[in-house]
Amino acid sequence: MRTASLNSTGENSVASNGDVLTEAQIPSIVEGVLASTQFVDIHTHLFAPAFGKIGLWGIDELLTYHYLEAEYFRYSDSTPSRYWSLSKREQADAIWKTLFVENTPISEAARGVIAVLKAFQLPTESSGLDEARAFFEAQTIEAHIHKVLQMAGVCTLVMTNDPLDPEEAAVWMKGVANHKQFRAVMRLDRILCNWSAHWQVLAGQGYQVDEQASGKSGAKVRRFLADWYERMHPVYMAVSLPDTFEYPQGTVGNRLLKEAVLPACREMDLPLSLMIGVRKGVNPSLRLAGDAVGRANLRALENLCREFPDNRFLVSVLSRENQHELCVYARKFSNLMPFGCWWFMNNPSIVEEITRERIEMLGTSFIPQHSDARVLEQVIYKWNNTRRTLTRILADSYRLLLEDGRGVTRDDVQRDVTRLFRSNAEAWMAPRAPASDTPTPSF
Ligand code: FIX
Ligand code: ZN
Repeated sequence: MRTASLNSTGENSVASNGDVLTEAQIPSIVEGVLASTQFVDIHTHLFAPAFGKIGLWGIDELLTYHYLEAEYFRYSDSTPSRYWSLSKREQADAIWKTLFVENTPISEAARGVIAVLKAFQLPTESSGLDEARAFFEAQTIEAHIHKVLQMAGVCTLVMTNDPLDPEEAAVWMKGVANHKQFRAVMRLDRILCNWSAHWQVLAGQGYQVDEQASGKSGAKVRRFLADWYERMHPVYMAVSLPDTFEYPQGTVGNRLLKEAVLPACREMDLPLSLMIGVRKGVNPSLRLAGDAVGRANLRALENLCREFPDNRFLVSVLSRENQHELCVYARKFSNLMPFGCWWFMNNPSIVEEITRERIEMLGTSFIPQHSDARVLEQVIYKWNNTRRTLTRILADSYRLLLEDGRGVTRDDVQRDVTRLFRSNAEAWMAPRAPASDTPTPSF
């Protein structure tokens, strides 16, 4: 049996990489390895500098994050219409005053803003935002991105790119230079979930499709996806699906999934990310903050994994009640990779529950987290939270392993952390056996 390395006086010496760790050494070693490992952030709403103002950053964007807007409307007597009539700066002032001055910012999202201000040595208790605004206004985006990713311990960010978003599509059409830290994803919600409202955009670009997606529409959509593959070189395709999503079911969306998206993913050797369980716009007056969650019937996922064994599915579910099922399905289908604690799941207490369950059922064969950051500096607190939570969970897992009869070394910890936060994602995002002409994105 591997035994822990003690120095001549029996105390816990500093472990070298191959030494078996004592129970006492485990937490600090795990914390150190998590802190020093650069993570891949597999899902964000951040943009490379080439996208200009589409990419959000700075204090006013941090405060008007839809998580905080939802909380603001709980405390404030202001109405949504009154709030939306304000300028971004006035909205940020209102949220700062209500959630950070008149009340204690103890929610996960509010603590996040405090953590970002502290990370930049900015005041966290001031009544106004002048100093914070002056600081962010003084930053140049490229250098700021580099600094923020360094602070967050993130080496690669995966964007969310919608080929049917007019503002974003215009940038892609002009050509976007590769950025060493940003990867693209082709987001297909408008095609798969709202075809009737968007098919004319494709028709307008010369793709012979119709409202029923009949006839050759499937093949034309495949052509559209292939054209955008050449523009974006995405690392996967993605769609968020409602809690009512069912497969098979005779919908236009499912027909395009089967006839266009899944074949295109196989052809381009890309995973398809399914983010399942959102109830869009349950309170439309709150705009982005108006979405909610519903428990989905994951039979749809079971059917997709079984019917399309050559497709890979990167899956995150929004409902707490679906988390255990997802873990079980991942044990049944190796073409299914669970990732992240999405949106309303991204709270430390729930991240802890989900991650412990996943380690107990999947070992290290899953991707524990993504940031879903919409504002650049959010990666700082979201990944800090994740490292804090994972230190406890991994240390407990190794302590139990030691108790059960096998010790771990620092090398073991490094291998597991690298797998969880980097190589699982890299393996799933890179083409498996790149054909000679497929450009391999370098990480
Ligand atoms: O569908 C998604 O990618 C969601 O993450 C977003 O729509 C959501 O608004 C969000 O920001 C969650 O964190
Ligand atoms: Zn998202």
